[in-house]
Amino acid sequence: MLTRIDHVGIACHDLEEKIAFYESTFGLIVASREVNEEQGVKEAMLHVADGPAGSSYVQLLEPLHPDTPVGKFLAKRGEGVHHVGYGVDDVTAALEAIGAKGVRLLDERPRHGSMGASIAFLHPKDVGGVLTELVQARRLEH
Ligand code: MC0
Repeated sequence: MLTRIDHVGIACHDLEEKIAFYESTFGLIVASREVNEEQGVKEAMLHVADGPAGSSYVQLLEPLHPDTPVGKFLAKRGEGVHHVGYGVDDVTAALEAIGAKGVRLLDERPRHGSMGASIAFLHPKDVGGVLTELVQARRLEH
């Protein structure tokens, strides 16, 4: 069901500062930057590698307001890994299969994610303390 690690989401206070750190320390390149009002974040995807099932990224996340998922996370735990995003071929089918196993779905239906993806989150308390995101990448036109 899971096809790859799509991205690791990292919460930070200052997006520009962290982008500069990942660029200068690891030589990563920014693939996209977006503001996602619905999710309450300003974020950047830095490309890590390409594999047979698609690409993987580091996602840097700065909250738009303190009262957002990432804002609350930063206040409680400080900067660090916020979630892991796994690639799936069909996020609706994956949600149905995972929900049937008793894992709480934070999204009953997919929402808009970075780079045109369809995404959905699973409750961290049901996944061993890890906020888990399912990512169906946007289909590229050929
Ligand atoms: C909260 N908890 C976490 C956590 N956030 N555990 C692991 N990883 C996280 N990121 C834990 C808290 O420590 C707490 O445990 C319990 O969950 C309840 O947390 P809370 O602080 O009271 O906050 P809630 O319940 O209001 O919300 C937590 C929840 C929420 C995970 C349900 O943040 C959520 O719905 N997240 C999904 C959406 C999201 O994160 N969006 C931002 C990224 P204790 O033991 O202290 O009770 S958007 C994104 O990434 C998009 C743009 C993309 O990838 O394309």
